[in-house]
Amino acid sequence: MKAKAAILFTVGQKLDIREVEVEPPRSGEVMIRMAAAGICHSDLHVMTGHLVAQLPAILGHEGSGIVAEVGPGVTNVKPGDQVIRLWRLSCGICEYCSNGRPALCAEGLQIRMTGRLLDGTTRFKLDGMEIKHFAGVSSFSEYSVIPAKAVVKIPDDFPLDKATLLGCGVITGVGAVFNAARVKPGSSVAVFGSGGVGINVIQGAAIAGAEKIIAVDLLPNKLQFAKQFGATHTINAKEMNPVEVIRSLTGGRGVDYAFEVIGLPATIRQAYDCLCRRGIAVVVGVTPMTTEVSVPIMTLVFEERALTGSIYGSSRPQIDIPMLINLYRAGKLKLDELLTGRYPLSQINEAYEALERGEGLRSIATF
Ligand code: CND
Ligand code: ZN
Repeated sequence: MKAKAAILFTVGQKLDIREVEVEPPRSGEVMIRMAAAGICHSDLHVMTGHLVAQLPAILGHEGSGIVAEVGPGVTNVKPGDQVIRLWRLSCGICEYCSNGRPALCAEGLQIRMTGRLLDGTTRFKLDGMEIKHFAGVSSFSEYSVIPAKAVVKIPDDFPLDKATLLGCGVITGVGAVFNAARVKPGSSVAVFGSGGVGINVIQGAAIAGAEKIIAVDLLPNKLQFAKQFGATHTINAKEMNPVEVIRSLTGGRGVDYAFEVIGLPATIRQAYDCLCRRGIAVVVGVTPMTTEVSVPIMTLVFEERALTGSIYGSSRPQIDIPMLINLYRAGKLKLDELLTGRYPLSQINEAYEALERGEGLRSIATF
């Protein structure tokens, strides 16, 4: 099967739209005809070399589509089913899967680090050359093959363009609030970075019943969006010191929860510095893998502050995605307002240029 796909050949280059050969799914795999793929900053991190991936690869890790074909032994989905693709495969039986932390499963890490599916091969070829699967998803392809365990079936009548956003931005942001921090009603929250993922931390905190939600960004348009998604206060970090303003907004106390959704050591430290005693800072943003951050022991020990991370919303996607769909249908989770741009696959580089300029909230590539 031939498919148009966006390939990253070398760090620092643009994505190249090429026609690749997609092999049929093998045992335990499914082939998806993609409907839409999300434009997330993590793919941009790969293009700039900030995040390491095996290349050449078809990028994209947020996506939805329709099952086109299933390989031997697949029972959880059938051709014609609408699905969301997960960028962290999980085995379902290891210690971490059993503990409700499937994103920490070693199987997913194996696919992420090798760019190959579980049998050690890829399903994409370009003129005989092996093309890697980014995050096991490679959603920037008209067709792609993925382990059947890494899809979640969604209702037949759910719009696929909006469903796409659930696959990374929404589950990562809302999940960090619900699962990693477990934000309590009436609490105070600061969110550093109000982009596609951060805005979902903000709406997650609003759904969780936080009393104060303080959004920090450098761009006025993002702070405007933050208010629309439930922020009670906004801070432009270009104009003022966010830590000082957050302290004064909380009567000197600091916030119960702070989320870093940018990926910079300086803002991770700011998130930690604006906590109250026993406060929790959750890092969602991705920095280069060798980055280190330091915090004072004085507050870590004597104030019992915590600094932790959250990958993939610390979620259990087979439970959390249906829950997010229900929240959307109940009018509590904003997806229509989140989807601010659509680009055909041929204009995917323009979509990333718009992300770099800070336009809109979340865009999708359409097929
Ligand atoms: P996006 O570019 O949409 O948002 C980043 C936001 O941060 C923008 O609004 C910027 O204006 C803002 N910003 C940049 N610098 C500063 C600063 N110094 N102070 C305040 N605000 C600033 O990116 P995104 O929302 O798609 O992704 C955000 C991060 O989350 C990024 O690092 C991405 O790789 C990461 C991520 C993590 C996970 C996970 O599982 N942990 C999953 N997906 C994405
Ligand atoms: Zn992402």
